[in-house]
Amino acid sequence: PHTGDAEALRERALAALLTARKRTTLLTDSVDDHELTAQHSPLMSPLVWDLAHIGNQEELWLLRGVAGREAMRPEIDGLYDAFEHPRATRPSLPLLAPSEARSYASEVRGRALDVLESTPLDGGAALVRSAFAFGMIAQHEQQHDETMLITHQLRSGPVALTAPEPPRAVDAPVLSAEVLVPGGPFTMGTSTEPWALDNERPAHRREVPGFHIDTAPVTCGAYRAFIEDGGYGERRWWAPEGWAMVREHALEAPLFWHREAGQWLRRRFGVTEPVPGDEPVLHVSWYEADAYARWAGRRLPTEAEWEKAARHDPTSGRSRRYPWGDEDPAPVHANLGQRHLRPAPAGAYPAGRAPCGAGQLIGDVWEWTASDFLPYPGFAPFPYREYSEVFFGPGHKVLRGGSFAVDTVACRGTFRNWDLPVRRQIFSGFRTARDL
Ligand code: AVJ
Ligand code: FE
Repeated sequence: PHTGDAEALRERALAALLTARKRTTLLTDSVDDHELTAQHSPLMSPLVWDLAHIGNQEELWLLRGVAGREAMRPEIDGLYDAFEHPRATRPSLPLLAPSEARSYASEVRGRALDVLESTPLDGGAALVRSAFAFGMIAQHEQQHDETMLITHQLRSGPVALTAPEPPRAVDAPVLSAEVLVPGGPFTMGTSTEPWALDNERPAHRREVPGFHIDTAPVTCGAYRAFIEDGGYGERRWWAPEGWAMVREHALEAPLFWHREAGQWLRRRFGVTEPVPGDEPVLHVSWYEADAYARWAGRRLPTEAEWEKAARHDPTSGRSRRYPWGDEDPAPVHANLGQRHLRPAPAGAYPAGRAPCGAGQLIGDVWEWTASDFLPYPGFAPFPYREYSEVFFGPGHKVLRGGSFAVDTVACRGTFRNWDLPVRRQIFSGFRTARDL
């Protein structure tokens, strides 16, 4: 790249690192030390583990991996290796105390900024590679910030986080329930997005038959109709493993919902409130999304259908970076970045709609797709196998689009998330589709 491009890469990396650390600080300074080290749920790490893990990955990938620096504290590497210790056991490890974790993460960051500052501007391919490493570090930190926000949602105790309300849905009543995406090929994935992770690559053509897809994610009100029609009690709507989960845990509603005096309430970041009918449903597993879709006479969209609805521009024949075009996300386009602590009502963000007319594909709620997490043709693991490759297979389902808790740096039309089909503490919702 030219010196000007290189300077822009550096600026962008610096801004992304600062944004991520500001959010990490908010999430870890808004509760006391006792709460930082406590286990709020066996599903999650103590917050202080995420904090030191963020620093440790940055040390491993960037300081040691890219800059060739010597290890700062090699004895702690094992503690913060996500593959070595499952989340439930992390509280019993000899973890760094909150003050140590903070100073370790900030010392690593100080050195990382030195590396960024001293990266030669005429580095060509080496510069692009190290810029990617910085982008990956910022995305990694933001992903753990989302994980920490999930821990905040699971904790009990006084309210620690607040945020303004998201925008209202101006024209929701006039939206049609679904839109048509005509059949034909489109370009899926990317070979050009500079900070795209290995699993988003390479760009390739996919043939997708025509289909209809919901204009907006399925709302709490629509989902309530499924509950009230006895959906959790009827085996015929459920995949066998989903039915087993419903029976074993006596499920009858999304996570964090409960019924009181004939009304559905939910707990959201420490506040109990009526379930809002017009808001996309949140905290449902893949099995619940799949069962709802079957009850509604529909199905989940495949990952390719989701991406075609989100990116395909029938006028130019090319795939956009985002539903609204190639511009980076702005607040008018999508509910991202933890600016709000909830999804916006279905029908919000008219400026963010895709050419097919579907809205809120980016932001608000992660959307379960019908698809297993699999490599694209031509996939190459990068920078190492443990990032994506070890998770490929039928055990993990793909989620698309990002939630209100996802930062713009970790969200693109091509971005792929994955999780187990039983997961419901994540910020997951869905929309449905049907064949022509
Ligand atoms: C892509 C969200 C499934 O949180 O396990 C964080 C991201 N990878 N540290 C996860 C990730 C390594 C990952 N997900
Ligand atoms: Fe991690």
